[in-house]
Amino acid sequence: MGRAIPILVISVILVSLALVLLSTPVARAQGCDLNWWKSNYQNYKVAVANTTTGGGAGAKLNALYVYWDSTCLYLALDTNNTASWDVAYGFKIDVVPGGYNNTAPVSNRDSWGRYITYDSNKYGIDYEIYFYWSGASGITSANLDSWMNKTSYTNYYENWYYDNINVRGTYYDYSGDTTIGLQVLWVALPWSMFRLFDNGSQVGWLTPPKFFYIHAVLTGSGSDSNAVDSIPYDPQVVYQWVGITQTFYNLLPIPEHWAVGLATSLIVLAVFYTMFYRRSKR
Ligand SMILES: [Ca+2]
Repeated sequence: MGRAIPILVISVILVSLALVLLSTPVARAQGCDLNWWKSNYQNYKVAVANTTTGGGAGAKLNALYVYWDSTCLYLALDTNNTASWDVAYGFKIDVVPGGYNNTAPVSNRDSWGRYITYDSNKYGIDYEIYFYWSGASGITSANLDSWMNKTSYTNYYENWYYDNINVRGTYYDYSGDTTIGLQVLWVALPWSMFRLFDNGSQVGWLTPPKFFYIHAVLTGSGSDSNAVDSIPYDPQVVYQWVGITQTFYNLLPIPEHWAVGLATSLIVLAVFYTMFYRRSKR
C-alpha cells in the first residue's frame, strides 16, 4: 500500500496536466485563420438547438460552435435546413458593461430591427453579427454591429455602428446552396474590429475578453420579424415569424479555455482523491 500512494498521485497529476493541455488552444499563426476554423469547428460545439423549435424546412438551427484566442473570435452555426428560404442568422454578444436590452430607449428592436430584446437584469448586448440569407442567392449581406451607448435616440438604427463584413472567404464562409439553404456558417472576426463607444462617440476597441455571453438567432426576412429558433433555447420565449416582442432571459456563458481546463482537472483530482481516500480508510 505504501508504494500505491505516490503512483496514484503521479497518475492524477499526469491526467490533470493532459486535460489542461487538451483544453488549451492549439498554437497557430497570429490573426484569424478561417480555413483552420472550417477544419476544426466541430471540436468547439457549445450548445444545440431545441429539437421542437424552428420555423420549418428552411429555418432550423442545429448547433452553435465558439472558440477564441487573443486575436480572433471564431463562431459557427450549422442547421437542419432542407429548403432555401429568405431568413437572417444573428449572433448576439454581451461582453462589456451596458448594451442593448429592454431598458434601451428603443427597447424592443435589435440592430437589424428584429423585435428581439433581452432581460436588463441579466444582459446588455454590445455586438450583433448578422447575415442575410436570400433563398435565391445565399448570403447577400453581413454586418458587425457595435452598440453606440447613446442615452437618447429615436430609431433603433441610430444606436448601432454598422461595419460591413460581407467578404466571403475572409470574415466568413458557408456551405449550402439555394436548394437546401444554409448548412454551415463559419465566422472569423479579429477582436480589433469590435468598436467601443461612449454616448455615440468611439472611444477605442474591445480588448480580447476573459468571458462573454452569446446568443444565436434565426429570424424572418423582414426588419419587423421575430426569431423562429435560437441557441440557447429559451422556454420563456414564444418563437414565431412576426408580430410580437420576444424578450430573452437565457444566454450562453462562454468561459476562457484555461478556466474550463482547470475546472475539469480540479474535478478529476477531487474524484480520484475521494476514491483513494475512501479506499485507504477501509
Ligand atoms: Ca453588455
